[in-house]
Amino acid sequence: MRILWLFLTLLPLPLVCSNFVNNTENLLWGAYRPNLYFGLRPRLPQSLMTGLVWFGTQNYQSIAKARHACDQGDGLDSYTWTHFNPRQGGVQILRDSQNNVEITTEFLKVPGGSHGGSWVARIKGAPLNPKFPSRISTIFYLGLEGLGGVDMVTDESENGIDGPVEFSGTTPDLGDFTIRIVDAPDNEAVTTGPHSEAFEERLGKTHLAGLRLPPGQLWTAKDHIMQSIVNRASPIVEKYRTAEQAPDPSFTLQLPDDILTASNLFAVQKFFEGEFQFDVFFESASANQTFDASTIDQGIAAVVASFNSRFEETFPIPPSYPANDVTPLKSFSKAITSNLFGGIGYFYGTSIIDKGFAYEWDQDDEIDAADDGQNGARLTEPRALLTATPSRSFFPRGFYWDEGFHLLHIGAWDTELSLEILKGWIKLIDSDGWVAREQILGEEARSRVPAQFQTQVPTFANPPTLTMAVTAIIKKFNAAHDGPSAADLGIDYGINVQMPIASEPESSAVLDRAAVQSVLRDMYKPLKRHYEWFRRTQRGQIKQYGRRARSRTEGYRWRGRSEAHVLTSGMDDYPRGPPHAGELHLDLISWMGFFTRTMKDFAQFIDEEEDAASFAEIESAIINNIDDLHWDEESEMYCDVGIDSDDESTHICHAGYVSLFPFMLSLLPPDSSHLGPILDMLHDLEQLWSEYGIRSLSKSHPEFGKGENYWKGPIWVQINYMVLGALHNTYAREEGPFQEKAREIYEELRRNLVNNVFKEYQRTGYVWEQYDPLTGEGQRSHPFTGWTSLVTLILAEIY
Ligand code: 6A9
Repeated sequence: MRILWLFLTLLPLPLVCSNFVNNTENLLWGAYRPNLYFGLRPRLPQSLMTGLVWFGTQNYQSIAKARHACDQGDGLDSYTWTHFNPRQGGVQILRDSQNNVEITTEFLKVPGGSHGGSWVARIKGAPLNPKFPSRISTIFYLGLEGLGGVDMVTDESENGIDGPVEFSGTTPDLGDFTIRIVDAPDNEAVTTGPHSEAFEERLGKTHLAGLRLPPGQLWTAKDHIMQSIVNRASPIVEKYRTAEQAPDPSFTLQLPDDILTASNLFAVQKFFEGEFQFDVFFESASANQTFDASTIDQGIAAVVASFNSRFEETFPIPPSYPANDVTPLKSFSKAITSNLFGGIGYFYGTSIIDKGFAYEWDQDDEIDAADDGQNGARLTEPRALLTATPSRSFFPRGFYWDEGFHLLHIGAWDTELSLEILKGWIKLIDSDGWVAREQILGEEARSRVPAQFQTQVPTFANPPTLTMAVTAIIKKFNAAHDGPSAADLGIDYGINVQMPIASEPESSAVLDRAAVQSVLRDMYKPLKRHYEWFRRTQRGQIKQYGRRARSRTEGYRWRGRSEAHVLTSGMDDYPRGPPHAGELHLDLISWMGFFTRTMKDFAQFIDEEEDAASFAEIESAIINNIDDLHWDEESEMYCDVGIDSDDESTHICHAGYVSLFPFMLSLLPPDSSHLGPILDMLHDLEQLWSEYGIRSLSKSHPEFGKGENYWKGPIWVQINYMVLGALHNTYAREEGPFQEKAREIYEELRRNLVNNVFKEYQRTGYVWEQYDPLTGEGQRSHPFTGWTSLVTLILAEIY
């Protein structure tokens, strides 16, 4: 058969590869479907996508539990990339004891040619417990959306195929390519274990389906593939009264070996018992390379070696760290970092926004968006985003304030990748300056979100963390240029191997100031528009407390809160006062102080002197008003401002994360007399202190552990990271009456937090969204390798 040309859409594809400080071409392909256990795609809106499905063939029930999208309900014992470099590839290990199999997925990117390079994937399996059989069927699928076509080159056969399966295809962006799926040379020989006799015949046979999905439906590939297996099996199996009487599932649960005309989805199924291995070679014709098993043998060895040495340079565990043996801690740190990197996804599609929605207490606001009659929930134009994700299983999509933390971590490893991701987020800032908190782009992303959470509202904010990434780059740049350069230090990131893996990203020490400035300058204007949107739309009324405030303007209130939740603050059910147009939120004014300070540093770096001066003024006005409006003498803590039933303003004080904000964001001067009581509360076992980290709400608070108990006590790693950063960079470093205390607390907190997250990882196989404030046990979503992965930065003391 020859290539079929499918013109599913005639829309031109936007150019995605951009001119950057240096090229980003080796970022075209990635494990950019992190919602899947193993899903590859290029960062192109419509193109080639792959996925992996597996199920046990030990019985007929297992097919209902076929594995594909990461799902806590699958009950995998663990799954994590152990090594992953976004420019080169990596290794992932998945443990599935319900099917007694450990699956390893290797992904190797091979640069070359003029279409973003080629890649090789290796999928291998072995019984977790060799004493018992491990019977698995794997399905590797590839599908194409958009312009171009793919077709199977290998001849079809009604009874399955022996030997490799080959496809060839072409798209405007990828050019011509071939895909070959090849068993390990001796898959039968490596297939060990007690086979059933009938099963022997099955070894080495590959079954196929070629299906035709309507445009935009490729993300549902698994459902169609499983349906075609069921369609074939049902008439056979129905003849038997019980599953026990039916033939061995490996004879019946097969793809139909039928390729429809104009197929755009191809599924390749294999049956194994015991160990197995097969490779998928994607060869871009323009690169003119032919791969075989040795390509990935050598390539992955090189990727792992290169990852390990770069990790030592970038995220070392200081020798002073108190641990008898740092080896397991180091593998853990590598795994969480790799999983953050392997969690980077590319998303494309429409989202839902409602320009007219407002809660009662927000209704007096001047409506920010032009009144263009666009009220009610509507679909937007499709948009693209390359972003890290908090949790591959539960929240596999972009979240605004999570991303600032992700970018700190990514940027410490690869400055230019963090800038590339940041650029994408900045592109989403609309003409008013708004960007949606949750990026639910396209139907696949939407399918994971209950309807009532899908709509985003253009007056709702979320903590402004994105500038963290910018200031981290500036800081890194300045440090590199003050100190010796990488070359002076004799660091050579290139490694000498046979395989053409992508070269390491440049260290920031060799980035040119003018080049960095020019990239940042492009981001400055939209970020400033975003900043101004915050100041305009989240402004609070300073009526009554205004008597005591030095600044008449700097007071802030989160829009879009409900009675029970302030989702916009990021700390959903943290206790607050009753909703009121006159309330003022401490965390938001602190975030605005932080945002202003980082914008000031940004303006300075790109020589926008006037702006820098005006940011400096606002910053000090904010710092003054934090004291004037929010410090409560009686309870000796910073508090929200609320309006009571007599219409009087009053402090709403809840000891916990909110009350720490001025300290946590280093807005308090180190000699502030308020620092003492804050540190006391922080270090008090009856309040915020635990052996496992800082609690979100004081143990002595009447609501501690109550209700939803999401932000009413549990320990969150990113907040602990901010506390550690404030201690390390400011209060333990700068002279002041509490410097010694800050130092002690820093050391103790760092140990507590690291030890607990690590201990829980060893105990459960996962890192978690949050940790129990009384026992330290991991809870809620897992794996949660978004900001919980900051433990790597905490170990390396990068704040
Ligand atoms: C609801 C559930 C199948 C909640 O990490 C992302 C965010 C944080 O930004 C936020 O601070 N998480 C924190 O309070 C997770 C939010 C998930 C909302 C999606 C749908 C799906 O149910």
